[in-house]
Amino acid sequence: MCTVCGCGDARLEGHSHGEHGHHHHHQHGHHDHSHDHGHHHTHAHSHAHPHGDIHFGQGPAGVEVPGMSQERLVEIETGILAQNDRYAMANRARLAELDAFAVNLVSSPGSGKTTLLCAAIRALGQAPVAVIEGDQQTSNDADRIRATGAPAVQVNTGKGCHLDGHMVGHAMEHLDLRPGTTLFIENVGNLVCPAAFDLGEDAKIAILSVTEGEDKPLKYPDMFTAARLALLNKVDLAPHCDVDLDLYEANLKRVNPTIKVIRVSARTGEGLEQVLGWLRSEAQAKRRAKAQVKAAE
Ligand SMILES: Nc1nc2c(ncn2[C@@H]2O[C@H](COP(=O)(O)OP(=O)(O)OP(=O)(O)O)[C@@H](O)[C@H]2O)c(=O)[nH]1
Ligand SMILES: [Mg+2]
Repeated sequence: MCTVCGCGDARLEGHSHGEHGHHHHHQHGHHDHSHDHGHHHTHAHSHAHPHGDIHFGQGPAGVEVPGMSQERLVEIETGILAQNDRYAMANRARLAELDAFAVNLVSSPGSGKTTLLCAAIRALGQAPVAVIEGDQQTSNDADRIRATGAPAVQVNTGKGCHLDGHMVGHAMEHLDLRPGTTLFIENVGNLVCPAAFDLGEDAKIAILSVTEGEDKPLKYPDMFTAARLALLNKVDLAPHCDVDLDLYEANLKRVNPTIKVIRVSARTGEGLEQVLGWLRSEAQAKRRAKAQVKAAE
């Protein structure tokens, strides 16, 4: 949990208490920071850590906040996520009415989300699209999207580090969403918090650029577990960067065996047609599923 914005952790959803044994009732506020981590009494830090490594987040809340019990953290985060889910559900219903298909682009800052979006929008031609841009500050990205001719709304999150269902619902009201629209939601560049927040999208797409390091899926597993598609971007730079593209893919599959991976370059357009094909077939599958439900009624 971020103490700044109070964001939650998706793992808390449906969490059953009792998985973590004695770690449960540890209250970090009662923790004596002067102790030696190598000693023997039992508390949340007492599990095996070779080299003195410290693992926070092993209690039921998945995080530790000084002065707050795990129980209180679970209560706060569950409340925040339940509220978010209500907004996300309303967004999803609105999108379904419109036969729209929405993707939530998540990644670290600078992986190429906006550049990819601009390229995708240009390639989509006359197909109806709309964009919601999430950034802490500035309207730079929405301006870049609007320069392609596509409608875009910028959401500035201020101190917040992710978009939430409420923000996206508001932004949707400011967009003239045509039937059959593909709605692209570019989340705030952050590999941790956006993973936990449902926006009502049909799928999360994680973007990972080849300069970031092959180990990123292992270090930030929540994001890559939550995504259905991973775009390995900036492959045009791969020859200059001493990177192993197969290892990127293997690590993505290690944290999420069902994730689809497409190698792309927003610069050269490599892989873009495959991405558009994925979007088309997913949108079609959604429409087909809706028609089946209707026919069964
Ligand atoms: N060589 C190369 N550069 C790229 C590619 N895609 C994006 N870039 C560059 O990477 C930088 C960041 O791109 P953005 O599209 O702004 O990245 P972003 O993920 O939207 O960044 P934030 O919104 O700030 O998180 C820019 O200088 C882009 O020109 C690519 O495929 N190849
Ligand atoms: Mg951007």
